[in-house]
Amino acid sequence: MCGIIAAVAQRNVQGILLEGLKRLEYRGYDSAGMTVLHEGALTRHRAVGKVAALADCLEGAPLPGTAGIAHTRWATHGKPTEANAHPHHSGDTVAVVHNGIIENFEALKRELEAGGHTFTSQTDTEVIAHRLADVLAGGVGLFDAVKQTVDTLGGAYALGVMSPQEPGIVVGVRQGSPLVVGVGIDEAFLASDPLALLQVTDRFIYLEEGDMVELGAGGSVHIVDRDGRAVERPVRIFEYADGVASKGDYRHFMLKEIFEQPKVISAALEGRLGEHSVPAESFGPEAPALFAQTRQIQIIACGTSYHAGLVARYWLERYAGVPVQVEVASEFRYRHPVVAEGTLFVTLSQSGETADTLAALRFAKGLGYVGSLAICNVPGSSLVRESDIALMTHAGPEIGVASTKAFTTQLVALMLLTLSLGKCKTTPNGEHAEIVAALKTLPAICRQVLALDGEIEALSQAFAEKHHALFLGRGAHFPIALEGALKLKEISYIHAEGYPAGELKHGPLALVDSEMPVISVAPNDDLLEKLKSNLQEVRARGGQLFVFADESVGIDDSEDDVTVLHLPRVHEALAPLLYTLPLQLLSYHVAVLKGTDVDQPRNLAKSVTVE
Ligand code: HGA
Repeated sequence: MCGIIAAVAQRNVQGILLEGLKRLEYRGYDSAGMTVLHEGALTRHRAVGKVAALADCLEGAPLPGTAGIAHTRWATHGKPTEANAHPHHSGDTVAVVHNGIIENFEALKRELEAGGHTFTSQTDTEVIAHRLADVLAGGVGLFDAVKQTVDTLGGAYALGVMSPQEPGIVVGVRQGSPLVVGVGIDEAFLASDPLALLQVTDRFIYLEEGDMVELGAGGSVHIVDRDGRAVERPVRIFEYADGVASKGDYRHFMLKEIFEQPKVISAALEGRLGEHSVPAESFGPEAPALFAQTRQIQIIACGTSYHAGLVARYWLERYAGVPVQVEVASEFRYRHPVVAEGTLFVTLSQSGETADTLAALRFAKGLGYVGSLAICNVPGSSLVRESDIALMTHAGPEIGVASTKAFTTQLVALMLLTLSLGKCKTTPNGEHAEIVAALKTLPAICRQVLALDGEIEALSQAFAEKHHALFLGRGAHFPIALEGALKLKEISYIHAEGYPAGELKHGPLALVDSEMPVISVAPNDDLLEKLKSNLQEVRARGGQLFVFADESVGIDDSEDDVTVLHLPRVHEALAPLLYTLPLQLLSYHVAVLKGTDVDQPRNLAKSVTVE
């Protein structure tokens, strides 16, 4: 959600800022802009649409300079127009880029208008620029002016600020939205995500909530905490090599990320499996004590991560005997939850910056949970830093907005949690050992499923003209049906619903006719016979069935109304992981056929850092 980048260097920063915006584009892509200080004045370009539109402007009229700020937007306040694009200026005095929402902007705007300011945008952000200009006019330095200004702001923000009154410095502040400092040689940077800066550095400082930073001449970095005390924050080396943000030979990031799954599932398992069990220490040295106290689990997540949490409920209850509740973060954080003794609070987030999930974690503190575990893909993210323990999913950067490998590696992490907790609760039984053995073979089986890509692509033809689709599953595959439906809507804009197959006759069956494709996953589990009856109900109403089924499942596909694609055998416990893959590929190919923007679907953005 909105990407910020800023640079102070001894070389021209336009190219660095532009490349950074391209790498941040997954966060927002309705407009982009850049301000550079050139010969003592703020010079700016803004363009509606993708970063490429801004690049075209810059080609015609470059913005040379050694200090600058830039932004790619995902609008929350005001349409995606050039006037609403960031950076926002107040006259010639100050320029601001912002990720977040200023909740009290209406009151501030009235005050500023009464004081003589004219607003040129509908954004909440513009109040920050004018407020800063007023403080600067009183003779206050830029750093202190930012401090005084943010003290009046309510809501969430990460900001990058510059002013010709103090050329050569950029001030950043973080409150509720992510911001990292990139440490270079004689140069320094700010960005919403380290990925944007891997082109220039692999050394990062992850700012804490309330931190303010000044980047200055010669790469100086000065940080103060929310109480105004100067602080040293550790410099961390980013663990991924550059090049991760490229599509390679793939047409889209999403396809690349789908095909990376065998590799990243191996990475998520690496060093965490014992011979027949999963040691609690895989979750860190504090985990054994925490797990020993855990009697139940509350899982909190949003979107695709929420679906991973729903799968985990089936696993944790069946294989670890632990009661589980799963809830979306945006609901949980405004409830008045009653916390049962010994409840572990588990959050799931790809980025670790998902605003609602992070707020839910903060809200949960003090409610009596026994501890918190974050399952996350980004080391050093807010969620990881603020949780008692964390397990990294090791999926590597995920650029496609529709989550794929982040989901399956979350599932791996949740299965590790299941087996680890199950070990603490019961004597490890034969079933646990079987699942551990099956996990070791999972990457190879995933490769076999991905080899079905051509067949799935052929299948996708049947969906290109459709307006609706139903996804069905039972048990732990009901959340997989939900995830399949979400993927299809996200990237192909086909309206899709996921249902537990047993619910069909309680309503959705009314929608089934020859125009309604019904997609089902049918692994060979104890609910198979029940699922088969549900599928007969669809056929009896003239529905078109597409079934991803275990090779041993006898579903009659001799008639035209049923297409069955067989998947290799996998341990029943791991089937939800495996059956996710064909649904990802199906959505991908349908979207390609429909000609949608697969990696950056309309209205969406990755890393949802606003509420
Ligand atoms: N509220 C600002 C910034 C939006 C944002 O951070 N989105 O993730 C705007 O609408 O421009």
